[in-house]
Amino acid sequence: MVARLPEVNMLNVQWLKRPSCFIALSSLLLIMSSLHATVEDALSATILSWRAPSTNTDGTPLTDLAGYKLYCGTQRGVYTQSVNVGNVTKYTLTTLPLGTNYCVATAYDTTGTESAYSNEVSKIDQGMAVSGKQSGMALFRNGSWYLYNSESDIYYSAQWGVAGDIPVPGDYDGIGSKEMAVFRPSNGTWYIFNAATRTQRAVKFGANGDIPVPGDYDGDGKTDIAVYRPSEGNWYIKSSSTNTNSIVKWGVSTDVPAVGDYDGDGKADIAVYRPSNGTWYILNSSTNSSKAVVWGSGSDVPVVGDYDGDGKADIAVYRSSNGTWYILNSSNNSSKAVVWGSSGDVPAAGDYDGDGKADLTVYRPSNGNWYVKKSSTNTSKVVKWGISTDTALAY
Ligand SMILES: [Ca+2]
Ligand SMILES: [Ca+2]
Ligand SMILES: [Ca+2]
Ligand SMILES: [Ca+2]
Repeated sequence: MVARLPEVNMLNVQWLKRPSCFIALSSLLLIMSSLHATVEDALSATILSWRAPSTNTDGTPLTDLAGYKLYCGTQRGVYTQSVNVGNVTKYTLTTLPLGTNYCVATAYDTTGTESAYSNEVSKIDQGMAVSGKQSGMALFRNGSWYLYNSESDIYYSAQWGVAGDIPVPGDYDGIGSKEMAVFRPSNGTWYIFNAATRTQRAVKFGANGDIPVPGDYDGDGKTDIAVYRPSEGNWYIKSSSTNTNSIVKWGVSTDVPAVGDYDGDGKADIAVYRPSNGTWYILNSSTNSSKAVVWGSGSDVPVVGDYDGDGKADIAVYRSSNGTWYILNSSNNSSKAVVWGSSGDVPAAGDYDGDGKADLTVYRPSNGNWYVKKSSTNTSKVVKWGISTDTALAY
């Protein structure tokens, strides 16, 4: 005698794409307590769906289907949460913990007889961390974030900020992955979303006209809030380890800040690129010594990154007029010029293939394509992700 159990077919999991789901940041502080649930809902929701079974395990028609249960847990095959969802074929879970979650479904009939588990599905929820060691492709669009990891093919979207904000993702809380953050010029405030605890904070630091220059200046593993004030040539840095502020005069009004860890000591180094003479002025954190390097000309865009993978930032510029990257490798002081991009493209270097080396990458607003030159294989990858008005950046 074969047990007559209802069967459950494929269980599918999908990310909830919800581009705009909570109140604008300007009201955050007023309604902090009521906002929490909304934020959690917006950022952790997962939709599970499945097909209704039509037969029992013995092949007879299933005529008394009554509903489904979902079981989830953080280990494969070990389910610590369950919910009776009733007779629906789609359900939104909002209570899964961060990390990787595994879920299965069962069906039950009117007598309460429950099926065996369905296939297992998994979902990785690291808050907004679509990327591990790989960079994700981020778009900032009027306060909405759209994140995509092209290697693992997962995406995430959420609202964090408003139009006019400057996106400044970083690991401000030391959670091991980037967090959504914006700098709002109009009120000189940073709004940071902690993806691990799903809490937010607002820090007033800087003024309208300042250029945000976040980086880990004190080397504690947490991104420090910082701005460069062109009118003064001053850097204002809030140390995450001591919560104290410091001011360093480094640069003139026309300089372009170019933060990076050039000496590889784990601390971000204050640096500027000066268009007027094509010179980089770098203040090494390890020795507090400075150096000036002529590299680039005029309106070249600094594209600091570790292209040779030696743990030190490399001086590099992208020249829009000829779509060429000029890179000075820190490991052996050799240089290279690579054509990658064309006029109108926006450089967005990041380590998209996760090999520890920055990949030459441009975002083309006219067609919403990212063009990545993967350092691991020297092959190119084109990813359509964005629209013309988006601000594109590695995440
Ligand atoms: Ca820090
Ligand atoms: Ca350094
Ligand atoms: Ca390097
Ligand atoms: Ca790479």
